[in-house]
Amino acid sequence: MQTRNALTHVDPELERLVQLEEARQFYTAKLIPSENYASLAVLQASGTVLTNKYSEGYARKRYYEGQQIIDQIEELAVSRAKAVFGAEHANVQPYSGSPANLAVYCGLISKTAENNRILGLGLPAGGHLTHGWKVSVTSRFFQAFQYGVDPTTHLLDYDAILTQAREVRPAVIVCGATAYPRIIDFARFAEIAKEVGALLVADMAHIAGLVAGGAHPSPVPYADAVTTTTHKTLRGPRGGMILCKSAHANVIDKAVFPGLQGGPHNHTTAGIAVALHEAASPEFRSYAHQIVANSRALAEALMHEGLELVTGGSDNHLILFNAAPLGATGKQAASAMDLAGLEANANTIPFDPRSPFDPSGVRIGTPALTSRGLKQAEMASVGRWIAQAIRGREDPAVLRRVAGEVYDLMAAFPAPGFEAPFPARPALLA
Ligand code: DSN
Repeated sequence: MQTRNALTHVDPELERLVQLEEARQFYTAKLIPSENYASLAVLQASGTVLTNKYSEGYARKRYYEGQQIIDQIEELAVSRAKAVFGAEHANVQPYSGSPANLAVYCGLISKTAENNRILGLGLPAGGHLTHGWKVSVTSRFFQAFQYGVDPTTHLLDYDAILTQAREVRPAVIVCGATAYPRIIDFARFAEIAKEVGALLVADMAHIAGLVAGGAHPSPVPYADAVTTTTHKTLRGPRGGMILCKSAHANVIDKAVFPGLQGGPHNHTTAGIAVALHEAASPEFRSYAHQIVANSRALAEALMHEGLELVTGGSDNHLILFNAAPLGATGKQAASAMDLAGLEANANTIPFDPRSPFDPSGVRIGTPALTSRGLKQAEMASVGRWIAQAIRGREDPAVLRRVAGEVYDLMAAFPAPGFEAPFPARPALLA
């Protein structure tokens, strides 16, 4: 479809902004661990006339006519999700990860239940807002309690979580994280949940691609329900999914629709189906393992530069470092990196003395760079540039020089989703 051509004619102003963002994405080293590059096939499936159709309900049980093809698309996405993750049931309609989490809590915790307590990982320790953090509606609709990480090792302390779970007696325990650089022991979480009579929800949004590719243990055999976004390590469109045991399928489906959402985004469902097809390939398995190998190599490079890594390393896709040893706050460090073409986000570190808006840490990851084909050798350069950008944050010449080197490397590893002719190289800092 000539979508770009149409945009040029209809809305050149918007077209120009898209082109600028394309150039930015193409030449920047995308280090935000929750971002990635979707393939051209995923982008094409997501940009189709499927956006024109309303489909409230589920396949074969819709409220609108004309679902002959949409039903097949949703069924394809559902069957691929079940196959890739070995799940008993899949719902591919959540608009993203936050609605997926809310739907799961609503589905698993009956509105008449006396026990509506959820126990999740606190935001400063690496949990997500929707794991019951105080500013999230998940802590208004449910009585939310939070566990943390060990004060010394910054690792999950499963004995401490068990002790807290015995005190709280939650209806639901939530495991999973947005800023935890180590393997999560889902089997252990299942034991804890069983011991206190709770249901287990695993949010695998960050690691779904690693799970699909066998580079991180799967929560699916252990959790009553597993939620995920589809656009992080899984490399699909922006969307969400819920995988669950058959016993919970009905309440969870009803919580998604009609409980929380209206019509599913069918163009996104199509993109998810394509991403799951790609995730089932042998190449994706190699990709998932390379993400971890790259993360370990980048962690080594950063430690070599004197940076202090939370937990002292990484065994997934993500690294969290304290910028203080380089004399910077997290925000100063991330801003300097951004000027040098290294895109990251400032992030709290466990027991952070600073505010969440300008915390001590920076969160980076390797999923997107690995999608471009970078390997361990390039990670050594990236680690060096990160340190140089933070150290040289007051010196435009340093930032300009690093950005130039980053752009050169990115030009040599074209991003998926981009076709030649590639975007023109953006200007460096003045
Ligand atoms: N915003 C996501 C992240 O960056 O981790 C979580 O939803």
